[in-house]
Amino acid sequence: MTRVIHTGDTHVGYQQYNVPDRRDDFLDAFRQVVRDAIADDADAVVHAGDLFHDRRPALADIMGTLTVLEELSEADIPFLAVVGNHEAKRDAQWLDLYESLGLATRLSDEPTVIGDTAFYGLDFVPRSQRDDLDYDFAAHDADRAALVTHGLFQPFDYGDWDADEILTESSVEFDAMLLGDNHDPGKQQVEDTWVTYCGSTERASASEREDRGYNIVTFDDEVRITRRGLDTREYVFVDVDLGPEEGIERVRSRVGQHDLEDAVVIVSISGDGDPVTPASVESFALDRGALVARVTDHREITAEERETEISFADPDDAVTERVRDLGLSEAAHDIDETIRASKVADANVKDEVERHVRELLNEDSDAFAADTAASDGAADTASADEDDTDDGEAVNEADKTDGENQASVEEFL
Ligand SMILES: [Mn+2]
Repeated sequence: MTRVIHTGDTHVGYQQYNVPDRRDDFLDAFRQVVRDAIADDADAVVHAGDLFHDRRPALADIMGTLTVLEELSEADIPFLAVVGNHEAKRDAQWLDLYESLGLATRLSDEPTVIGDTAFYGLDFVPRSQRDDLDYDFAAHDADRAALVTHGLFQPFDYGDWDADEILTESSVEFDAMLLGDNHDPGKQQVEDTWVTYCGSTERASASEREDRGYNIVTFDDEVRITRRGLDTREYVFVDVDLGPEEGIERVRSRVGQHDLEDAVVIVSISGDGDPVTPASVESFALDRGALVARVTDHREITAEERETEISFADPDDAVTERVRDLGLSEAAHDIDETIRASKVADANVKDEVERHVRELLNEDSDAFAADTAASDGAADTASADEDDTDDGEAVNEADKTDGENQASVEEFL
């Protein structure tokens, strides 16, 4: 029997709402998972991708994660992982750094056997490159086998990658597919194989309303999947449907019914009634101890505007989604991160961008190739994760001259 914790989408380094406490929350949730694994004496922690929120985590995030992995290692519990879409880099992966320190195993098409179960890994693959995959895995002689991978899979209805196709074409017979990418947990069976998402460990978006947790997967005569919850940041969701002549007082009274201390408060207003200034609701919540408050007034949006609806609860998500639709090159994504993410002080952004562009043009002549894969669009479920690192390699033109690259840089800037 082999019993593992299946987690993923930990998004360490995500400074959600630009609040440093939220950044800490994501690391804390990952630490909780690891400590549960130690307390339970699990046979391994299996991570299905998106350990980090983006491909350029800050040193503090890298160190924090290192400390957590060291705890696990000291307890002699292996950490098996694949690379997700958020953190994927062009060359070496952060996971390789931890592997080189003996703190992680990057799962691959070769089996990693824990107890009597063989674990294999398949990193996130952009949609445009999936046709080239042959799902050729090396043989094993364990009793059971599991594939750990990252993406949005059918038979879940948001899927754009067919689990059945992988299971049919694979050279190894899998008893389970342990998945990351979709932040909502779920499990389904494809023929005799369990296909399961563990869900994110902290809410990476206000659409993730359900409590967070992870899977415990036992490989025995059969495969059993159970869930355990995590003690994460308190979220208070208040949906107010205003009647005629109702307004701010009604909203305040509804919000005031909750304990808001240190909570992220997400208020959603619909119906009729008077105009409500989001800032007045937000300051009401902050005065009562909320860590963050965000208000979305659905009444302000006309049918025409609805097509490009921006959720005020998650402006970062809205921008991320729009940026993805632009089909930028990976270099442009990097620059966008430098400009929008808060890791670089405003005063240094210009210098940092200039330095970065220079470096890219010197070292990587196709860095600015546009990403046409992005125009495929991603699954449109609210909780589906953005595949915003679909990279431009599929459309690289190797013979692009520096002059042409320069032109596209100017266009972008
Ligand atoms: Mn994710």
